[in-house]
Amino acid sequence: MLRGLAGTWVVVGALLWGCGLALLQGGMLYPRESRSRERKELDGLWRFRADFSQNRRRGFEQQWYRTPLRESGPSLDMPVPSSFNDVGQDGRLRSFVGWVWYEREATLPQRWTEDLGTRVVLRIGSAHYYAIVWVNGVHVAEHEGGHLPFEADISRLVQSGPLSSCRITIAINNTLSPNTLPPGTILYKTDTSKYPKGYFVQNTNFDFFNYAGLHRTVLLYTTPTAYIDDITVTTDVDQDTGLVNYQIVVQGSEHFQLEVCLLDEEGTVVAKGTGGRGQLQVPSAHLWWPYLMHEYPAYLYSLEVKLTAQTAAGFVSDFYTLPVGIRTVAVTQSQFLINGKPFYFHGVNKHEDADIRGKGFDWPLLVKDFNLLRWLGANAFRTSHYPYAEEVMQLCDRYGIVVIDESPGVGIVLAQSYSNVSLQHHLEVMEEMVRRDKNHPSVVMWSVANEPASFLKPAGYYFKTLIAHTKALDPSRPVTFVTNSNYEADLGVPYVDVICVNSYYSWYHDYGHMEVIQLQLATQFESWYKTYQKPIIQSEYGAETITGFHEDPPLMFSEEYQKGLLEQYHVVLDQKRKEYVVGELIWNFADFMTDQSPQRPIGNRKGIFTRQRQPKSAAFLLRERYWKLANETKCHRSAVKSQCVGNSPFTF
Ligand code: BDP
Repeated sequence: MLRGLAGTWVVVGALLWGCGLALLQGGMLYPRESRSRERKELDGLWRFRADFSQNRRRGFEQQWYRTPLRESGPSLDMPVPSSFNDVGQDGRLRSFVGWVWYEREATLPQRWTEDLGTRVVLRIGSAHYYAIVWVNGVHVAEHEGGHLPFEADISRLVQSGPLSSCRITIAINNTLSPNTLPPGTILYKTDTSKYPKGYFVQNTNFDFFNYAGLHRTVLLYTTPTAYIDDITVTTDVDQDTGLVNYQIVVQGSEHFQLEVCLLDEEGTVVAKGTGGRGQLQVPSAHLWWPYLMHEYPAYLYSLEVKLTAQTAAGFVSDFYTLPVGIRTVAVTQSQFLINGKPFYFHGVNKHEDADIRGKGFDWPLLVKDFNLLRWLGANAFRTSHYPYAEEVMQLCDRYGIVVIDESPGVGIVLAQSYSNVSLQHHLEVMEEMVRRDKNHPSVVMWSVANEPASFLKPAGYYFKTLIAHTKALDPSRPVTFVTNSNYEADLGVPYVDVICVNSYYSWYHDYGHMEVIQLQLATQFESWYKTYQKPIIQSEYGAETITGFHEDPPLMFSEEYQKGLLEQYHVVLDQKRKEYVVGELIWNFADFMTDQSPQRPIGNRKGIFTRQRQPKSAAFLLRERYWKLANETKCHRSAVKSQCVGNSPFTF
């Protein structure tokens, strides 16, 4: 971390980029169509079988990947993308732990199988949790971790003979262990007077349902055999000139030329460059501003990259276009700055969660959620508690919704989960996450974990290493983790740039006593700030509320109680945001599914919207507040010279 003259955490240039990516091979650019690239989505119905055998290994013993699944036993229709848990009528499938098998045939265009200058890639957006992939019975990929994409180059397989289709088999295991992210444990119940032989349950230390399956798009895409493998962009601003630093990785040829071209939203070329790295200068740049902070938020340029490469078969070209937002991020002792202006996060925590599809990606739901966010006047969210689909991040870029991008490091509470094995995996997950999301202007901070037991002895080394590694991967963004530990005991917070604190006063403590919130919250903020002099975000607060329950005077679980609790928090937030509090994120945007427990009446009900996205009373309260906050912090449009203005109302 560098600190500038005024104690400002400054953005360092692109030159450090790439140094930290020690373990990962290759890039993970979002598969976009272009003049040289095609894509074929494999969404729809797949064949599916859960392996209910005692050891869950029958599929491997009988090699279900060798022949079509229908030949080795009965199968179900399973939609992709979707979690498998809630689509059926079989309660055993809902709570299934172990291996499930997906399969589908893909018909391939003739050119893909005959043109040896074409590279065919299979890409899986998310398979929760551990996945093994075969194509025509041949093992092509394995991946650990349920929230990030992985790929396999299957060109050789599909181009090895006369072939018009290929059979894709994916085995997925949702079992969590102390070394997975998130961690979990399998508990064997051996008392045969109470449980049948071999009985076990999956225990987790996080509060959302462990949905599993193929949660995001599975697709095939092509590139030429010499191709643009990765692009890294960082941006800076000098006076009113936007600086776009780029670095491009090419695979498949050592003799190539690169041309880059930056276009504005009207399609006019504003800067050009050549070579694998460089800096483009954009005079009078339109900056990428957050929603409601500026009259024209979320300005996106397009970086067109053209590769011309020499291969054994002659010259080939590859084209890739990356959206680019020019903006800066910095942190001082008491402020979070975007484009040099104080930014106050007023937003939500979310989940990927919905009826029936579970964590399955769904466009209508996504668009509805963004419409609700904009209606609410929310300018930010945290991807609690795992990286969301890439399409979500793209919409954040387009609408100016600022993101704290969180890893699946949730529920790290066991000593075993601080082992070297766990740490090593966590470092790799951060590499995958930064590799995937590094170019999104909406992402302004990485969160490496949520509510770990950061008071345990090994937590100091663990978070020091994890945060240092994340900063080495991406020196352009601050790093945090979200704590609920005591400020005196927390061993990880010394390493964060911004302190993110969760607290549930008058909910999990002193329940029913809203009168203590103000005192307790003020003490919380003052203790953290006095100890660390770093900006603070109230990263969670909220109350369980069953829509339609009304009690006045307010009682817990009623809509009135949720509103009342929020109002008490807001009194203190309004005082402290004048000093060093830089944000407030409600828990939660919408009700969501959890494991069954006596405290969870069909899921967690702390949403300000129901799971079906209907508003509770608190949503109207927050809407009023967020629009008021937005009006206090908006800036005029005139590129970087813009100044924040006062309270004058303006609409978007
Ligand atoms: C917080 C967790 C969040 C839970 C929330 C709650 O970060 O995942 O859902 O509590 O209990 O501690 O509602």
